[in-house]
Amino acid sequence: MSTPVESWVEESARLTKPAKIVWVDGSADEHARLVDGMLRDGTFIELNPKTYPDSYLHRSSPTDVARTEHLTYICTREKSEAGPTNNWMAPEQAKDMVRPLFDGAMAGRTMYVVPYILGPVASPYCRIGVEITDSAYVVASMRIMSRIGKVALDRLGHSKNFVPGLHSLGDLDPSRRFIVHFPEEQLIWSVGSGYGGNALLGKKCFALRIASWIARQEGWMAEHMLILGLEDPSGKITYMSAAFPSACGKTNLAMMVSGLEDQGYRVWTVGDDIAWMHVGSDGQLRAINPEAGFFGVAPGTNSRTNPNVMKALRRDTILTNVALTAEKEPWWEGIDGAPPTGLTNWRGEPYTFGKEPAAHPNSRYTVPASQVTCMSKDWESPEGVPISAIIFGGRRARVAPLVYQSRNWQHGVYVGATMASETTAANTGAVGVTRRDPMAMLPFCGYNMGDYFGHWLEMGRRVKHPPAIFHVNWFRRGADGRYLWPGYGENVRVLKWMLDRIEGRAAADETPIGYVPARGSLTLDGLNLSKDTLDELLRVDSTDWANEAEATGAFFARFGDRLPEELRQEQESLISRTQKTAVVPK
Ligand code: OXD
Ligand code: MN
Repeated sequence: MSTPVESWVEESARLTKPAKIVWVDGSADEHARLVDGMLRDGTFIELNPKTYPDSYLHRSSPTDVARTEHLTYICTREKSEAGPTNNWMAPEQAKDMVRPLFDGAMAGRTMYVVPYILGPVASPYCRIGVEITDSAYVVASMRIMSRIGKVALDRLGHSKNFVPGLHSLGDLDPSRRFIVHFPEEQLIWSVGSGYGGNALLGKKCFALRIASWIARQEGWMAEHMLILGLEDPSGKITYMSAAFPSACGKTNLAMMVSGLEDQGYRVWTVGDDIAWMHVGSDGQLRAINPEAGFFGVAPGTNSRTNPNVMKALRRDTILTNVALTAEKEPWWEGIDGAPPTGLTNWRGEPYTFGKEPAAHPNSRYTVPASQVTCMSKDWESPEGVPISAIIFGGRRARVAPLVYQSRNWQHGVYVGATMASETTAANTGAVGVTRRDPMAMLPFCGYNMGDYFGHWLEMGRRVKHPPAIFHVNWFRRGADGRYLWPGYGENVRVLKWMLDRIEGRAAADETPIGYVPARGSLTLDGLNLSKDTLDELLRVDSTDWANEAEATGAFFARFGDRLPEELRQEQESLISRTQKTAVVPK
């Protein structure tokens, strides 16, 4: 008698017709064999074994370099369940359309069956997925990003309690690329892409889209959030989670070397991209990181912006679409040191410095968490870490101040629901356009976002002491276009202000959008920030926010009667507050 997972593998093999089926066990020998094969067929290029041992460069197809949201679907029986922000197809229609693309797709190829666990193995909150893929690169990446192989299969046994994900590279033609999710049957199909969030099905597809659906039903939260611990001078660690749209510095923030280390403030990493948060037996909101590695954006990463990851990626790392030096070392825009000569660009062509970047703007490193020295001692804690603050943020050249605190949970949900950011290269499409991205979940929410807002409100009622909710913007620019805030390690000063707020030490001024730091409450010593710059960083302009309210009103209108009444009230409250006065807190 076949187990449920065996039956699904047999059924998938009948459809995709692979030459061979390999059940991935996750062992070191198996990994070595896979790497050998990839070096032989050109999927991997070995990096300098002296300076980057056991590390490899992978070049994806030039038309397959980012997530493709326009080809990503949520397939529920009712269109209204997917909501106005997701692409939708009826499940049968999606299957009829995509099944032919899988038919014979693995002919002559190996089918890998990758059982994996999301979350710490000992956690009651972990989940099992099984990805079938014909990409050895996906297997090697899943090995870093989750706990794969025997550990997952042993845990699954004869159970049917796993999320199946069928993936094939297909012919990599974008016109035959689809990433389709069936939340009602907890199934993922992905064809035509070998890249990141389209192909590593444990990440965005399961840990966010399918998990957010499950989480609503079961009363927990699957969020696009980093998790960090801020240690204070007494050694006490306060955990915070933060949602920012893709490529807004989540990884750098999560792994930050604190600018206030000499005052006893340090940052510890729990996760950089996804948080699963449950109400613990103590009534607190507790977060686990479902992942086991980091799939971070390389450009801009250097020993100032993220020294911890720069150290970690010196071995056992996969680099994707970065440039290569003559010494076979990875290179990207913004890495340390002078630009070298003899560079090969991400497409594998000789490179001369010019208009085009040498590394793709969405090039990535994939590195195991176990190699990162700033991981929190509790990062694999089975019950998760208790969350005291939730931070929302975006990339806004104007409008949003450096930091503000919401008045309460309900107002905080409004702050998250109205988040906006200028787009980056993590998705295919225009860069630098302001888009609404509630809770940074726009591309990742597996159901109607109106209901998702309702679920957030409901969670606030279920948690004994709901975390304080803040909003940050590291990216505000002055009239001359320059960033006003130094960012990176200095962001700890803003985290410290949050901690001081939570513990009742920091003063704040009330504005129409919430509380901003009162003068003197931010620790700014050593920064050399002029009073004018600070004024501009914290300025809340009523006209800007009245315009903002208009834009969010139009966004909210898309949800019709699925928008919770509480958010309508918050919207009205912002409008009436902005009509009163322009506020420059002093
Ligand atoms: C990611 C993303 O890759 O959000 O994490 O796009
Ligand atoms: Mn992300």
